[in-house]
Amino acid sequence: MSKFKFSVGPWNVHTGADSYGPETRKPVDLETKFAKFAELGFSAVQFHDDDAVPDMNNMTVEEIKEYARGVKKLLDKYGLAAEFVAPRLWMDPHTVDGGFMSRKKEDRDFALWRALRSIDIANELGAKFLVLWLAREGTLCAESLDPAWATKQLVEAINEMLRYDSKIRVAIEPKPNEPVDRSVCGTMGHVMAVSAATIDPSRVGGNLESAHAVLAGLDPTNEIGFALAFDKLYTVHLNDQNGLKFDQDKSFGVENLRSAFNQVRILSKYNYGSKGEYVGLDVKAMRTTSDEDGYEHLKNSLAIFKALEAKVEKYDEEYANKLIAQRKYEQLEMYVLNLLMGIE
Ligand code: 3MF
Ligand code: MG
Repeated sequence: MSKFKFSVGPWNVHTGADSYGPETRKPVDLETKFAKFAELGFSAVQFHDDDAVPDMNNMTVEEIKEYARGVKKLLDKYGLAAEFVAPRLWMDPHTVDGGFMSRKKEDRDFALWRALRSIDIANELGAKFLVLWLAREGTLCAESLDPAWATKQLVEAINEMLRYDSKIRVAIEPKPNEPVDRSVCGTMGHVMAVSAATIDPSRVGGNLESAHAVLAGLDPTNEIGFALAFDKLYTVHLNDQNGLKFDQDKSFGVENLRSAFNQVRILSKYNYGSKGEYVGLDVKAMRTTSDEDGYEHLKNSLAIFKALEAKVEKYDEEYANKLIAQRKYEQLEMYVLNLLMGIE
């Protein structure tokens, strides 16, 4: 039995289409995904605003809320909670060159409208916070955006969200690149600084994705620890990534088991989850995966996380601390590797 509760997004079951080729699996409807998530042992679903309300751009605020109430009923049917809502600000003609940081006021207004509607949807679904993955908030051409101005735009947009709803919290999901070349808010350090600059830092935190940290050349566990130190780790997107290339969203632990172990260990050590936080998975099936195996990556990620939880339980802190006191790091490293290899 895991001491954690797990969450997942509908986008984590997808058709396998990528930039170079079409779909390899059939689309799956939302209710089928919910049923399967519940069956696999997930407790909550993460949403993009338009995962919940697909045609929201053409709907009134009341229509959006009404539609979201229907989705809430569907969640209830499967005993699932809603964890967060994330405005999808990278698909629309208005956000071709960014949303909150677009040079056009009209586009910035659109981005804010989607963020405020995301708050409305979150309230209907019972989700407590928004996630901002700042997909196109950066540059393809280095000289095209002033990073100081852009950062201030982000702070001001978040302030508007905080003003709109006195309870809502905002978690920025930092990523250093892709689809942009250089992003404006690329690491957990950036997120903490942006949080501190808002009108209510106590309601602005982060969502650390393992793969995004690796893409920034950073260690996911240290990024998690950094946010935990400020009590600002609102959620995590656990997955894996083989070095510096396109964002792979591989199953948790399949590339770097030791790093995965350390991520589970720090979450466990600091009682992550005790304030209702979920362990979110942001994993993608390989393009080669068949329809019938379309949930294997989720099953595997859960199984690996839970197996590592058992390893964390076994980890002898006292022995490790003794080795640390003597600076016997060669021995400590071998102790960890033996634990992971099952060598007693
Ligand atoms: C991109 C991501 C995104 C976000 C999601 C929620 C599609 O690298 O990780 O997944 O997590 O949009 O904000
Ligand atoms: Mg993510």
